[in-house]
Amino acid sequence: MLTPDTIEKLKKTATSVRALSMDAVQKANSGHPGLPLGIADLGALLFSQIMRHDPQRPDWADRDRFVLSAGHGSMFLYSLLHLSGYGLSLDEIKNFRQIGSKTPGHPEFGHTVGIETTTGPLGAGFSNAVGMAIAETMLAARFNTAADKIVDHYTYAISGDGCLMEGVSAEAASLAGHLKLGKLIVFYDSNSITIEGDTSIAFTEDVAKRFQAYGWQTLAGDAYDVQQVASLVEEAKRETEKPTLIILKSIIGYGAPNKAGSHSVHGSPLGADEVAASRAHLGIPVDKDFYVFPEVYDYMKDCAAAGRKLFDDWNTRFNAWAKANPELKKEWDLFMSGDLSAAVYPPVKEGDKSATRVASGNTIQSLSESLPFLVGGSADLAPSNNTAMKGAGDYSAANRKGRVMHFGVREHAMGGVANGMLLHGGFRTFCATFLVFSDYMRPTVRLAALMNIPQIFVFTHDSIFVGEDGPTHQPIEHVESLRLIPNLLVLRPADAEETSLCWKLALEEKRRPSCMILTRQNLPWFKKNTDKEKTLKLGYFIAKDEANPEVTVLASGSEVALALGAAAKSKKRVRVISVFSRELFIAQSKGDIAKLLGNGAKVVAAEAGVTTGWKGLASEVLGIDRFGESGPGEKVAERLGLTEENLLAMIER
Ligand SMILES: Cc1ncc(C[n+]2csc(CCOP(=O)(O)OP(=O)(O)O)c2C)c(N)n1
Ligand SMILES: [Mg+2]
Repeated sequence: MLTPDTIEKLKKTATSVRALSMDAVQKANSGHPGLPLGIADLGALLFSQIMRHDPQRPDWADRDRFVLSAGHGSMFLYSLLHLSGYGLSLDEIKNFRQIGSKTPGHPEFGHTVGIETTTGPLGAGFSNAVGMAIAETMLAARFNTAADKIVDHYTYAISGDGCLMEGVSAEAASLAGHLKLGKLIVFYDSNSITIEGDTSIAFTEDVAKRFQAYGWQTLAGDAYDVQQVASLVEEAKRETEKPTLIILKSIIGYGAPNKAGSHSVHGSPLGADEVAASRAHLGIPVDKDFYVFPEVYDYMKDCAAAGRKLFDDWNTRFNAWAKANPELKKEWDLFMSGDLSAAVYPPVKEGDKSATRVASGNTIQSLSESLPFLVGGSADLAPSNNTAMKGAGDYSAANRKGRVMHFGVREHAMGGVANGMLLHGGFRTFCATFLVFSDYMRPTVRLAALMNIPQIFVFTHDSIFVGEDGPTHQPIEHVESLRLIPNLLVLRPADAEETSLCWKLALEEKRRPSCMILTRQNLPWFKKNTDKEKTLKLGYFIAKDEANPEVTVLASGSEVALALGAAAKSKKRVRVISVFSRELFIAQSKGDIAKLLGNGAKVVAAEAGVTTGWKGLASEVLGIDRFGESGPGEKVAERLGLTEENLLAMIER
């Protein structure tokens, strides 16, 4: 039970969150006051009484995780980080939404201390939270002993109406219920308002029943009754088998006497008059900007001290655990550091003729045996994506030690969940589907790139050579469109050896996600005429060397073999370069690129996809600028002109 004194302090804290939020939005003349005003009480309760966190140790491995999935309410989070003592100054609050501030429009991971994930695209944070809760169970299963639970934390998230309308949260919730993530607690800020007005215009389902059907416990309460909310959290914790959705009836813009409850307060400043009226209404000194009740800072300091004690207690237990379990401690250090020095890659087989998806599968298998912290899986396509790790066990409610994820046919949530697992810490992760369905998970690829996290996306069946499944399944624009995402490595290896090397490149990345673009069909091994270690980082290998070429062919993936075939038949001196990463290739100096291209030689490019992106490098491009057709892969290639004959003609012209 909360004491009357604590309840009083919580109310003052909530009012301070409201004061900071409305003033920051007003000063920036931009932002979303509705959510912070609406659920400030929940924030005060969570950050001061419920969450196990130590603001001085934001990287504490066993801290509770908090995700504001409704990222537009960023001032809610910034106010609470400021009041809790995460080192976010009042000046930063006053600089809300300004260039270079620690308080950007939406919360950004890696930019502001205490932000666990980047949110803003609605529903994405929900899926991240599911991933974090999964990672917690995985670590707990590995490292907790009968004597001590060193991994034992909750994952909290706040979703609004928008998050719960988005499909990604439905996918993620379905998975979370199936996986019985009992330590996931999501609050639903149910204010029945979105941008266009009342949710009755578009969202009338029974959310509680829907979540019950997913296998969740659902609870409901009043967002302004902190005692009730605290009790609901206790009830949520008592349910260890099911995740819990706590539906809180709230009023958007609570405390703004003339605007509360209206969509006008969702995403616009209150205006000077309404700010003044709100202050008067809430008991905030009317002439004070960015006002925090002095006793709130004292209260939050006491809460931070309590958090520090929680950390110290945990740390004492952790040290005792480490002493009693030296082998486990060694493993813990390995998991937390992600040290790759033990990584084993499959040996190079000259003359190998496997598909790159098969080579990738062999590499994943070998890595899974040497790197116990590697986890991942597919959206129901493991047999096609070649991502199953034999002997690693399937992750499930019954087997939290399993490392093979079965994400189900849920690409969007898969990306978000995998990102959440990676953000949690303790694991390296990958997820997989057909390249053509990368569109279904593109927002998560973009967010991984934006967050600078080294997620690995495995995309197989990478071209019209998929064949009979036809144009719905034949990627055309996908490789190029992935290349448009900044800070993303798009890797399209041309043989088994390159595939393994690309995996090494992706794993060694620390601040950049990678996409592995892999073939369904077999590809022949080719000899790499370069210093492999060196040119791996430059995104290419020379497949056919020619000292003084008349023509240089740039190709990627399956078209390297095509280029080698054409070059062999040409009467000209032809150099062939496998450009498995165009981003890395073009990042070289102009001089180095010119030298590679043969200083004035004619340059031709070949890739089984849209030609747009190669035009800056090559004078002629053999590609496919239309949708494919159903038929055997080789026949489709012939029909679309992606042939050795046509490439040869380009070379000879
Ligand atoms: C994927 C996505 N689509 C659209 C938006 C734009 N958007 C931001 S907030 C919002 C409405 C959200 O309503 P709700 O979650 O109920 O938040 P509230 O208005 O209650 O604060 C929309 C459509 C977005 N951020 N993300
Ligand atoms: Mg709403």
